[in-house]
This record gives sequence, structure tokens and C-alpha cells, in this order.
Amino acid sequence: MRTQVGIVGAGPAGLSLAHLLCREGIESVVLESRSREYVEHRIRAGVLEQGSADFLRAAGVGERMDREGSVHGGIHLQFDRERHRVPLRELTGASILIYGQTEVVKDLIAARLAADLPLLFEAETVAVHEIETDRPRIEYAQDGASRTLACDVVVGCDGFHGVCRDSIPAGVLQTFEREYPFGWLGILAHVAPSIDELVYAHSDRGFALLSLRSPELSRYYVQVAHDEDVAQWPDDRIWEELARRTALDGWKLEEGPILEKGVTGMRSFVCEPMQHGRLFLAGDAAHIVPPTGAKGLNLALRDVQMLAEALGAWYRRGDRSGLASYSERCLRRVWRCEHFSWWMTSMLHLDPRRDEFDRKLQLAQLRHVTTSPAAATMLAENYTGVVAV
Ligand code: FAS
Ligand code: PHB
Repeated sequence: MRTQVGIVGAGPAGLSLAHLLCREGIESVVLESRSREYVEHRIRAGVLEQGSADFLRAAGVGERMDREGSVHGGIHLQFDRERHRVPLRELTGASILIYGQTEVVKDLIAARLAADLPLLFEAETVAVHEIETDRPRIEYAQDGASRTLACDVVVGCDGFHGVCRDSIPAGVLQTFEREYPFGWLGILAHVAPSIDELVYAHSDRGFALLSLRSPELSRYYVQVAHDEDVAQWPDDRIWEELARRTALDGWKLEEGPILEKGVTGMRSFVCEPMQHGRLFLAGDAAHIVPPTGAKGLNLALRDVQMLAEALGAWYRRGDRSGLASYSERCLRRVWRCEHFSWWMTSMLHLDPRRDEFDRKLQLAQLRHVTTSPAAATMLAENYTGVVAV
């Protein structure tokens, strides 16, 4: 098989890139190792920066997002049994939109298949070859057979555990990593959210996050050990811990059936550069942020907007400048988001390696961002994605 751009991975990065390239009149093939069923039911992020929502709308895949998503003009930080609103819209003019990553992926898959464009599920990429030449090839396995996709350019949108990053020769990439000694146990519950805006809670028992998916679906998280066994968390223990960490006079957390629960480890990771030869990396394949800053999905969408534009300029008028500066331009925003996500994580989580002095510093930081308009604006600019990079 032959195409112009071979895309590995049908997550938000791969699917939105394929969608943009189609609008640029550039051919692509998307190879995804998992089934459509699996990809469309994998629960992940839920916060879209205003820029991401505007991008999906402009790309013609925002209709259901605008119908079913909810626009929020603020978030809340809770500590010392007080809840403080950070008025994102007042401080920056920008809002966020709550719409599950799962739904974004479903909308992009539906658009791809409706246009009858190539999206191969259960097609596992096993290797990428000749990326240092102008005719790279993707070797993949499907229906028990080994197949090859010849292309001009390969884009690795295969996430942190994918194969594309590892196909770059040793010594080319520099990687920067930070592991955290904690993770998140996340639940999806069939109960009306007990909040109308997100609540990030700092407590002596650890972090908790109250988020939502719809008027009937709540998405809640509690901090646990990074390798926590979810079997140690029967539903009633989860509800009890959530209630204790988010307790507030005159407010009650409503419980309901837990539909899904899982533990996610937390790490910060960046590989530089995000390109080698005719292989480009986008999204989690190149960088990971802890989810505290709600940046993972949004960064992936930013990368592919840059790459689609650069590929368009190259195919239309042979201009390589965008491709040549792709990595450097992406990494400016990547490191801004890495810093913000690390900062939110450090401010809000109970770190077993830290002492009482550190906890006092956390509370001082929280009090600062909820009393100083300048500090609150810094948080709001980063959270909504309008921050200059
Ligand atoms: P993705 O990981 O989404 O997609 C990569 C795709 O490549 C997958 O479909 C995979 O099956 C496929 N693939 C992998 N190897 C392949 C191969 N060899 N051949 C073919 N296909 C291959 N962010 C938040 O802001 N909030 C959250 O709550 C949150 N929760 C998360 C929970 C988890 C478990 C994870 C892993 C991430 C979470 N994130 C969250 C971050 C998340 O939103 C990512 O940033 C986002 O999925 C990145 O999108 P992609 O780069 O497209 O990678
Ligand atoms: C979510 O709704 O899944 C969510 C929201 C905010 C975060 C992370 C996850 O920071």
C-alpha cells in the first residue's frame, strides 16, 4: 500500500491529524493496533481548552461537542475545608469545555469513516523503516499477515508506549523524565455531578478531583500510590475517601453506581527533538504530562495543528521551513505545559517524600493563587491555554 502520510495511532492526535490533512487535500492512512470498540470506550481526558474546542469546531467535528459538552468559566481550588473559585473567563476572556476525550475520538472516527477514508483497526505497527530516506515504510501486522505501507512521511501518534519513538536511532533523542510516587484512581459514576464546575482538592488525606462528563455522569479521582491495586478499592471505600477529601459545610457529595474505575500512574516526560528524518512525533508519543493540569489532550491537538500546516506548505509549494521548525515550535508549548502540570501536581498532591514544611508551602501557594489576581491570572492563562509561549 502507498500513501503520502502514514499515521500510526488512532488517538486524538492521529485522528485529528488525518482529518486536517484530508482538508488540505493530502492523503493519509491511519493504522491502529486496537479495535474500534476498544478505542471508542477508553476513558481518558475531559477538559478542552477554548483553543481546542475552537479548532474542533472549525475542523467541522464540533457539532456534538457543542450540543453535549458544557462550557465552564471557572474552576475551584479547595484547601483547609474552603472552596475558592478561580474565575477563568473574567481573568483571561477564555473558558474551558468539558467533553470527554472518548467522545472527541468517536466524532473523529465517524467523520473519517463517513468520508470513506482509510482507518485500519487491529493493524499493529511493528516497525518503521528508512526514516532517514525520502521513502519511509511502515511494517504492520493485520489479520495474521505482515504488510507494508510506503509513504513520504511517517507520523508517530502512537502514545507513550508506541513503537515510533523507539524506531529513532540511539543517540538522536534526548529524554527528560520525572516520575511521581503517586497516581490517580479515577471513577466514572452514573450520578448527577454534585458540582457545576471542577473542584481540585488538597487535603491531609491526599488529592481529589471532582469532574464530570454530562448531567448524568460524574468523573471523580482520588490520589493513590502510583502502583495501587484497584482491587483494594471497593466502591464504598472510594465514596468514603472522596467525601472525606472534599468535605465542605453545607455541601454533600451524591453517590451512585460506579461504571468504570482504574488507576493511572503519573509522570512527566519529554523527548527532543520531536522529529528525525521523515518521522515526526506528536502527542503522547513525544511528551507526557501528569493530568493535574488537564493538558495531555490539548497538547496533542496543538502538535497536529502545527504539523498539518507544515505538511500543507510542503506539499503545496515545497516549503520545508514549517517541517524544519516543527519540533522547536512545539517544544516551546510542551515545556510551558510540562511546567504548569508539574506545578499544579506539586501544589495539590500529598507527596510521601515531603515534610510538614512542604505542606505549609503548598497551603501558602494555594492561598496566594486564590487571593492574588496576578497569581490567579497566571494559573487561569495556563489552564485555558491562552498563555503566551
Ligand atoms: P493516545 O495514547 O491517546 O493514542 C495512541 C494510539 O496509538 C492508541 O489508540 C494506541 O492503541 C495506538 N497505538 C499504540 N501503539 C501502536 C502500534 N504499535 N501500532 C498501531 N497503533 C498503536 N489527560 C487529561 O488531561 N486528563 C485525564 O484524565 C487523562 N487521563 C489519562 C488516562 C490515561 C490512562 C492516559 C494514558 C492518559 C490520560 N490523559 C489524560 C492524557 C491523554 O489525554 C493523552 O494526552 C492523550 O490521549 C494523547 O493522545 P495521543 O497522543 O493521540 O495518544
Ligand atoms: C477529567 O475530567 O477527566 C479531568 C479533568 C481535569 C483534569 C484531569 C482530568 O485535570
